[in-house]
Amino acid sequence: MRGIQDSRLIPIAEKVLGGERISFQEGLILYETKDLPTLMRLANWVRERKHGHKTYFVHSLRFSQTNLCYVGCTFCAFQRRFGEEGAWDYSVEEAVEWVRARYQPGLTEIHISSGHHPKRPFQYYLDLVRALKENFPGVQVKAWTAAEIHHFSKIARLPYREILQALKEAGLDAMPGGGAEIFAERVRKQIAKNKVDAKGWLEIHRTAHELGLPTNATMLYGHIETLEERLDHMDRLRALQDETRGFMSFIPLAFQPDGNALAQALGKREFTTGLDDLRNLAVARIYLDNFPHIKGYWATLTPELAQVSLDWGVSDIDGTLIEEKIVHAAGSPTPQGLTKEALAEIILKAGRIPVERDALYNEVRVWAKTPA
Ligand code: V47
Repeated sequence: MRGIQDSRLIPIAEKVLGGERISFQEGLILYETKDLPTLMRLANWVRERKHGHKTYFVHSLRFSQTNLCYVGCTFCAFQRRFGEEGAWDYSVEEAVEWVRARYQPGLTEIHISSGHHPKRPFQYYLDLVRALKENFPGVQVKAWTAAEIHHFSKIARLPYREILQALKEAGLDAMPGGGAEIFAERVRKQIAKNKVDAKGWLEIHRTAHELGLPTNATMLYGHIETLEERLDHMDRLRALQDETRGFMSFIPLAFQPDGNALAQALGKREFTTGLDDLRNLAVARIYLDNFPHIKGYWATLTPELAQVSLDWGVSDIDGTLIEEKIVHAAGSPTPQGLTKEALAEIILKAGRIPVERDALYNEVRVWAKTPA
């Protein structure tokens, strides 16, 4: 590769172009370098080797059966306590009606992530998956983060494997990647001390993969974590993916600083910078060589930066995100949903090929031309 300004990137580029894995120390160099054009070109090279110009998105409804939660993660502006204004807690019937009111033809997935309800029994969640599959046949249910699976395991007093097997039998298609936050203990005890720990999160995903349930993995960044801790997070994911190959995508989530205790404690008002977001995506694309996709999550990046991110390693921009509430509660200034046409346009105008997919990355439609 010509034109490398930072000589420390020369051996890294050789490795990347040769299909070799980079080390932790080399990952740190990628976080530090001022040679951003080379970083971008390397990430894009990996992305194009894996997917060419194809860029994926999904028609997705976001649903949370409750925002009641006893966990108290300090970054979260979504959680509510019993009796608090704005709290909701749907029965199975109410959940089905909520989805029906927002159902659109061509909807592909219902993505569920929610609070840890202290009282609902595990049976409720099985009934909910079954009811959604029965009422909306053909729609895939991608539901509950590892944090919620851990909670189900506690209330039902059953091992992770039995919880996941029962959910799969009820119709669960895949799991979202939330609840990962930052694995490092130092950070976790400050931002998510009552949530499943790193070992539990990884164990749940390992078990899901063994049962044939594909999953994603997120990373919440831009708060109190160090760059080493971001890489450590990716390193643990890379190691698990070597064993199971069950992760579909990695989703860095830029911390949104409104209405949460963490932002208040930090006195923090600003969002992550665009360059930090892009660099982070590029490092992820290069470091996580065994992950099929790096997602540019437009609800935290903004649609504009998500479009730019397609040159920085990103091959998926998630989707229509109808009714996204978690990052919007924390101040995301983006729309609460985009149409498929708008997403295809964003991708086409970046010179890439929009591919509508399902929750499992099966292709639904290639949007070859600019939509009307
Ligand atoms: O784990 C909460 C994050 C996650 C904030 O699998 C915040 O495709 C930023 O699971 N600022 C849940 N992020 C969302 C989730 C998800 C999201 C997108 C794609 C996928 C996928 C899964 O939301 C939580 C947490 O990290 N979150 N509060 C906040 N203030």
